[in-house]
Amino acid sequence: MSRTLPNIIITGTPGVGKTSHCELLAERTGLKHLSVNDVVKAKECHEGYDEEYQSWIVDEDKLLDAIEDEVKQGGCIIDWHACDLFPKSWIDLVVVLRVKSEVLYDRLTERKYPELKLQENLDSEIMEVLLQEARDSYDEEIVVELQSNDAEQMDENVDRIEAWLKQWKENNSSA
Ligand code: DAT
Repeated sequence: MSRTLPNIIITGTPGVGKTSHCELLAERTGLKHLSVNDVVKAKECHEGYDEEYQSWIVDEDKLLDAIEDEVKQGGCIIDWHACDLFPKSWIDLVVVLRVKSEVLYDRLTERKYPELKLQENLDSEIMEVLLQEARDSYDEEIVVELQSNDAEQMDENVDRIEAWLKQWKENNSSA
């Protein structure tokens, strides 16, 4: 299977800046921002709502079925706080965003996360859970860890991903 455009996952703990990065990147590159959260809600790829965590309980098989055709065509920026569910063959780059605890604390407090969810997400960021998941699930050459503490870093990250995209296109052009 060959894609004319790559698929990129932007992952990380909630609040690291996935949505902000994806939106900026989509605007600059024309790639499609595929918000898994929106798909889960719109196509009901869930087994109900967890009140304690205030989040959907995702049905991963249903989710994969819902996005498969689109992702296989290429050109998707997948925005999700997990990455181990996507088949390796779908993915060309995995960006794991990272943030300092104090910055994450402020962002999640701002979002009014319940205490348990706030604490678990802070722990997850400190323990590098998403980074480890990405490294366990994909070849190390395609996993990149980037800092997302401020706007300047976000800009640098998007520049870097754009440069990667340009190179990917050159490497994969059939002309
Ligand atoms: P996520 O999609 O990972 O949950 P988000 O993009 O919604 O994160 O960002 C959460 C909040 O933090 C939002 O108010 C934007 C802000 N933010 C995220 N990354 C940032 C960055 N690198 N610089 C400044 N603000 C950022």
